[in-house]
Amino acid sequence: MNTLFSKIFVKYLVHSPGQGKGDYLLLYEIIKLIDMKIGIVCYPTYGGSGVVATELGLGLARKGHKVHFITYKRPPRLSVFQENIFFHEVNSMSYPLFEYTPYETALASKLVDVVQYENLDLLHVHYAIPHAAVAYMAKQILKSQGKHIPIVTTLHGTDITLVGADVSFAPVVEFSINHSDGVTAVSNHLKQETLSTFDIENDIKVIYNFIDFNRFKKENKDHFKMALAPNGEKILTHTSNFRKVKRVSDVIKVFEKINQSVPSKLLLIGDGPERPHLEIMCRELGLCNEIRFLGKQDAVEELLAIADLFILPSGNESFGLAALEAMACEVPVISSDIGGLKEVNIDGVTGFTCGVGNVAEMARKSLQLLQDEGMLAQFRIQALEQAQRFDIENIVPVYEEYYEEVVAKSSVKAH
Ligand code: GMT
Repeated sequence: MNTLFSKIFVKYLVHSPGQGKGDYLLLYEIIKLIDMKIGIVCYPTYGGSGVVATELGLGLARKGHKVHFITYKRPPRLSVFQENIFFHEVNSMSYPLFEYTPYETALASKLVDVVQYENLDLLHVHYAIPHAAVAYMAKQILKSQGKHIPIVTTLHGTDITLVGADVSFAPVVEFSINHSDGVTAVSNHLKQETLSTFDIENDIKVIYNFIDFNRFKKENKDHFKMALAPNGEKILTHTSNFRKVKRVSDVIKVFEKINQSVPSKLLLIGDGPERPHLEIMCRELGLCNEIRFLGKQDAVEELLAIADLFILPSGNESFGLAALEAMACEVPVISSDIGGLKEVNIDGVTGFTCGVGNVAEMARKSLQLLQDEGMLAQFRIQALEQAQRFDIENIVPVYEEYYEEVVAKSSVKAH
């Protein structure tokens, strides 16, 4: 929105007779959005929801908004000082009585403090559990102090599917989705899954995850290629948090089959609970020289730059940000056909999608690509073209517009 124009417009409306209170408030709130103060709550981990929240905050800050991250640790992608970015660490006090430190209470208290002191316009919480419920509690406390704070909740996946649907969380998840001022989901599939799992009265807006092409682009990293595949072997990659849902053992099974026909190396990026079993599996298969466990990596794009294929055989995936990152680096994807993956990885265009657990099919499709240079080159171009649809430059404005709408609507309602 043009700042000067909007200011003049609002001034005109304030003095113009016959304007309803609601209209005035609505526009008044819109004008405030010109330089919004946004609180972002997320998990500060390498997981997809934390990455999306951090990149969104950075994108908003570049556009002039003041962004306050509120969580228990500085997110990895916020390691250096950046203008318009603030970080508030949540410290939950421990006490011998507590078997579990009450993080939710500490987070709610911190939210109240930051919203009041920094005069935030909006709280955007990523991953429903426990963030949406905690934000609701903070909102009620702030209301009792005379401050209205709208809440946007973004659903990321397992907060609805694997974890959220569990009886131990479901009523709280459902309540907090219904009591958020705005709700977004990262894919159409996740929206439908949410509607079929819970009794939802709120609208859910789909805003896809996104990619920053300033960072994720194919660059010449031949020296890495020389080090990791000195004889010109094809390079396959997989990135995840090595949880069961990622089915990393399927990646190894697929690789084993590929490796029988095509000289190749597999780079496993990330870490998590399944890693010890996977290492044993590699040893038993005699593939330790072909498979490299690289652990958590900050510069994933440098490894994707030398990859020929990315494998993501997940048992559940609401979007598959890791696949998008690969595609942005011109790497075709072999994935399962589950959840939102089909909205990202287009079968027969940007890679192939196969049934969960169908390692034979995944290996067959991989070989089809790896053994046909022309086809591989074409798929690389198509993967990049598809990734461009999710350019951060297009998606951040969608969030901004959504914030404006939510703040305006909820403020009119609250007054
Ligand atoms: O993949 C994970 O287990 C991490 C999880 C998270 O919240 O950190 O990822 C979910 O959110 C990502 C960002 O929106 C999505 O790209 C992932 O597909 C989604 N994971 C699952 O649905 C399993």
